[in-house]
Amino acid sequence: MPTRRELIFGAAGAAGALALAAAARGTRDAFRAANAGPRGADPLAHGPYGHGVEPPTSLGPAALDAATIPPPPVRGPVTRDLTITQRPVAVAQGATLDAWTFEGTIPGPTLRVTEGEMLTLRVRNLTGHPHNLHTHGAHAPESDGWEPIPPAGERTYVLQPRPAGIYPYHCDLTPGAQHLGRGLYGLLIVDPAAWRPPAQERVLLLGGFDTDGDGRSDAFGWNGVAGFHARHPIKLARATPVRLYVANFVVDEPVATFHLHARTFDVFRSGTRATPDEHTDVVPLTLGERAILECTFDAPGRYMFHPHQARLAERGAMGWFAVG
Ligand SMILES: [Cu+2]
Repeated sequence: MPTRRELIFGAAGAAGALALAAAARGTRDAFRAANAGPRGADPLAHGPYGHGVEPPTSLGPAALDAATIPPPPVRGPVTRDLTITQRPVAVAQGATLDAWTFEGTIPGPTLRVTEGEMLTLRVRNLTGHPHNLHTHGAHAPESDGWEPIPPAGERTYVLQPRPAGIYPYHCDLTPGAQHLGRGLYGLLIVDPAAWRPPAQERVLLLGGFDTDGDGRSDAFGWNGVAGFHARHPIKLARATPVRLYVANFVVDEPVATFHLHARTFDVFRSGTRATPDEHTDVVPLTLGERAILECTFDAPGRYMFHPHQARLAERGAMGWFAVG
């Protein structure tokens, strides 16, 4: 059975496919070597908080701040240039994805606009493969973004996104496991005209990474890197409201939950209503589903978060909030 990379690059010919398959084997072996210590071999071997995948050692504690901390709300129209490129992205220790990216990162930048304002997205495709940028939510159908943008092509989408809420944007071409799985996704925040109250805001987008080219995600992480927030907790201040924008972009798992330890939170499903839908400590999210979660940590300490699906948590998606 051909590997995913052989399928992707089939048009490049058998020699290219063989070379890429060899590269995939090299990545797989490096990933296994990097994560095959006592932790990788037995996630429980290093204590009760097993996480079997380590983040790249090259990434410091602030490496994901640009993805985790959203831009502030803004009045007026918003115009953004988004360039699609193909580049290697380190997603775990020993694992580099041959990624497709918006603006060079997985996930792409968090977009933000206030309800009623115009959002203009100028998208250039610098890869050798067709892509597009489809945005969830209500908007003019001609800017929905389902048409392919050919290699070297560009397209401008003009939207007035509504209603207020949080929405995935992503490449919508098939097979989705590749176009999403290789990194073409991000979050659009549409603030209500009367902005939500100030809070410590953080974005957590869950992704899956196929590190060995077998077509199935084997490492998982928030904001593009497996294991990152287990090593580098997200710092939060106590007694100050926290607002989490959480979404699930794992293409090959039926569901992923967000579970928080030692604290319950209000859930605003899709962020489209002003009143919470429930108050709980675990919220299920299917692919593309999202929620705004609000709580206040009144006591300092370390608060664990992870999907309640053990495979996801133990393979990179466990993390901490450090409340001080
Ligand atoms: Cu694509």
